[in-house]
Amino acid sequence: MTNGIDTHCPYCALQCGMRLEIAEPGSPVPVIVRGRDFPVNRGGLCQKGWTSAALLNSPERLTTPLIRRDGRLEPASWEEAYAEIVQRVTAIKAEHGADGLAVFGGGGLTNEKAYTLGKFARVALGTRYIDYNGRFCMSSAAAAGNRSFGIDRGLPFPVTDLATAGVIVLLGSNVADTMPPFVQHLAGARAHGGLVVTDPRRSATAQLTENGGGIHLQLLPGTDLTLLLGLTHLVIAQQGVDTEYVQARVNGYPDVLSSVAEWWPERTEEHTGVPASQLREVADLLVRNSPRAGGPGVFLLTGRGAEQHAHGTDTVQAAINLALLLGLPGQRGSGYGCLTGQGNGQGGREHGQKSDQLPGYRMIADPAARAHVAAVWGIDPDSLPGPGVPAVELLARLGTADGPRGLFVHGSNLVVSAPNASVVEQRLRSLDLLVVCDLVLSETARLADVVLPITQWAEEDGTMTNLEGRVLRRKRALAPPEGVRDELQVLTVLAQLLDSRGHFSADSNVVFNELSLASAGGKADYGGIDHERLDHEAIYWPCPTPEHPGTPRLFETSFPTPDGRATMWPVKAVGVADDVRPKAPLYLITGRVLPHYQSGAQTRRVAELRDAEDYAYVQLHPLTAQRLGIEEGSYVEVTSARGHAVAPARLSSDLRLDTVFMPFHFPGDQRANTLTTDATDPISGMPEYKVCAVSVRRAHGYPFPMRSAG
Ligand SMILES: Nc1nc2c(c(=O)[nH]1)N[C@H]1C(S)=C(S)[C@@H](COP(=O)(O)OP(=O)(O)OC[C@H]3O[C@@H](n4cnc5c(=O)[nH]c(N)nc54)[C@H](O)[C@@H]3O)O[C@H]1N2
Ligand SMILES: Nc1nc2c(c(=O)[nH]1)N[C@H]1C(S)=C(S)[C@@H](COP(=O)(O)OP(=O)(O)OC[C@H]3O[C@@H](n4cnc5c(=O)[nH]c(N)nc54)[C@H](O)[C@@H]3O)O[C@H]1N2
Ligand code: SF4
Ligand SMILES: [Mo]
Repeated sequence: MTNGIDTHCPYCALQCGMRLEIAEPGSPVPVIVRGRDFPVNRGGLCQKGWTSAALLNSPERLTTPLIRRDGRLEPASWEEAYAEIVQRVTAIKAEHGADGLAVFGGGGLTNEKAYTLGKFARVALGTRYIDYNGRFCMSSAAAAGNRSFGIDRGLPFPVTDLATAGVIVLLGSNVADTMPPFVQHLAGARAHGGLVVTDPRRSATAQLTENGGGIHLQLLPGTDLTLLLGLTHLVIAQQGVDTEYVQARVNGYPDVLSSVAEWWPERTEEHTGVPASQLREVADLLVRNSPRAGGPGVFLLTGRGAEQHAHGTDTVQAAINLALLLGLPGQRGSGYGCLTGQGNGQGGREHGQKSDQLPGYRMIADPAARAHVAAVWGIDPDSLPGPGVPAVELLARLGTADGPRGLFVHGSNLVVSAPNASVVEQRLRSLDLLVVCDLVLSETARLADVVLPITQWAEEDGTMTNLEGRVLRRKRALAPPEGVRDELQVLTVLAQLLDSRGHFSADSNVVFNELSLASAGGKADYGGIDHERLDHEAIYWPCPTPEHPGTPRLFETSFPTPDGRATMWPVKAVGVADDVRPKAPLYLITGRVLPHYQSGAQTRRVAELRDAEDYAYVQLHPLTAQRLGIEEGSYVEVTSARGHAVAPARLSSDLRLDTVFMPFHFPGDQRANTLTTDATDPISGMPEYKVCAVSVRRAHGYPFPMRSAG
């Protein structure tokens, strides 16, 4: 191969275009990664993308199955590993029925794997218990999108549309660290002074608003919903409502109108900490730049900072209400969108990993959906299980008297990333069977009874759907090391050994064609897409027929709802689930740092990324630190009602005085998720990762002076 292979990054939902060239013999990495000109990144990559090849030949990579014997994980053959799983699955099924088993998937899996995993759970295992880590990530935005627009596609427009906007509001998103090449799409709004960022922290993205770029609203954690109600109040007061648009395209306006009456600016300031003058400034920007005023356009975008709350769905709803009132969705150069997170966070939620869904975004409780999918799968619709339960509830049921006794984990490192993680760890330990399929011995894999080593992105074929709803080809550039197997093959062999009904295939092309049939006619319609088309062009779904060009922009003429109109829903401001009190007087907020991805299972194993950031830290304001007797670098203990974590202090005036920040990428004592609450959103099931109440003090028994955290 001389010119290399065009593919996409293994990590986040931006899915930057890459070109992989086979390296010279003796090179430290098997492929050379080059940035490729694809619209989302235009050749740029972040540090994680540039270093993504390092894990392909890392000594930390798993190359043989492991089975727990006498308490220890020991190397085994594939035949032994499969036999162990089949024997134990059969025993659990005999004693507890099919719902004695459960599956936990991931938003990093290709569409083909996500689809096969959902089918494996419902058909081969026969269980209703399947859910995935997208519940931690996308579920609140998905729920609000479905209820207002009748569809859930993170961005209903290409990211390149952002270029012409006068105003872009980023609600709780830190793209400068989480999707660095995305920052180029903010240039136009920054040049207009129109970038607005809500974040309790002066994040790298909040800093982009400085020097005339826009406005940083440094709100109290958990108050985005209130802030949005206050902005809606002001837009209405300033006659900014696009009444023509609302009359023609939107239901529910009168209820929203009355629901925001009480949120005048000074009251909003009292609840959010954002000065009324700033609120007025932002409302003015929104109104002036809106299409109705003949402005260059406005986008409202939400990230996890606004969504990962026990009222995340209502927060996104408030953003959608504001967008609809300004007349943004469906107008060229304006809109509302959610910035999807994981590599296949979008596709991962469309093909049947969600507890209540079948492929194509069909609902599992809907008889017509069951009949359609059962026909594609060659099974009796009555044999399909009903809806399961969302991730947090599923994890809480593991190993309990009437909960699942066996769990398959494909693409998540729950021990580090699940909320209230000590309890999750206990639940995992209480299982009769834990099977983990992974590339590395993650913290979760360490607890497994059987570990199955699989291929990585550059060694596999398939498709991903990026944050724009654009379906892309992931292409195989090199052969996997001996000993590892393709995950589709693993699921196919297991299904066969379990005497499953239906047909499973290890060929990603065959799987995609079946997925396309299963999704046809559904909301996320991939019916007209196949691998060959994707080899030439990435296609936006819905794409119902081979002749259809795909749909870069949704909502241009109508919304996919029964009456073609979007619906606003009035929402109420609600406090955080675990609020500050004398014993826990500070807010802990959590999030990401540039060099690490998620639970860190992959990026903590890449030397360059580990060198960039090898430890968790607790970021706090110098005045807060002074009051608590904490110095730069001193180890601090952060305690919540659930437990404590320890990490070195980093003093920074980027924080509010009442708030501390921890990244969640680290395990053990440094694990932020020991502290987080598992309170969830009543509609989406998303946990409140972003805020809980803590106390902070100097840690005793840790060395001092400390080495720096970097
Ligand atoms: N480097 C890196 N990039 C990633 C990932 C990664 O792990 N590492 N993961 C990918 C995935 S799966 C996702 S979901 C995305 C996430 O992308 P983002 O949503 O950008 O990331 P987070 O850091 O989780 O949260 C964003 C910001 O929310 C702020 N925040 C905390 N509490 C609140 C609050 O109450 N209100 C508001 N407004 N803000 C708050 C935090 O200070 C943080 O700066 O990133 C993707 N890209
Ligand atoms: N406190 C706090 N906690 C959070 C968040 C937060 O903001 N704050 N964010 C949440 C969010 S948005 C997310 S998305 C989650 C993510 O957290 P996790 O669900 O833990 O996601 P990853 O760390 O990406 O875990 C993926 C695992 O699968 C492996 N893997 C990679 N590719 C594949 C594959 O193709 N197949 C299989 N079988 N395995 C693979 C990796 O090696 C890794 O061990 O974390 C959540 N946790
Ligand atoms: S921004 Fe996301 S997709 Fe792009 S290189 Fe970085 S991790 Fe990869
Ligand atoms: Mo995520």
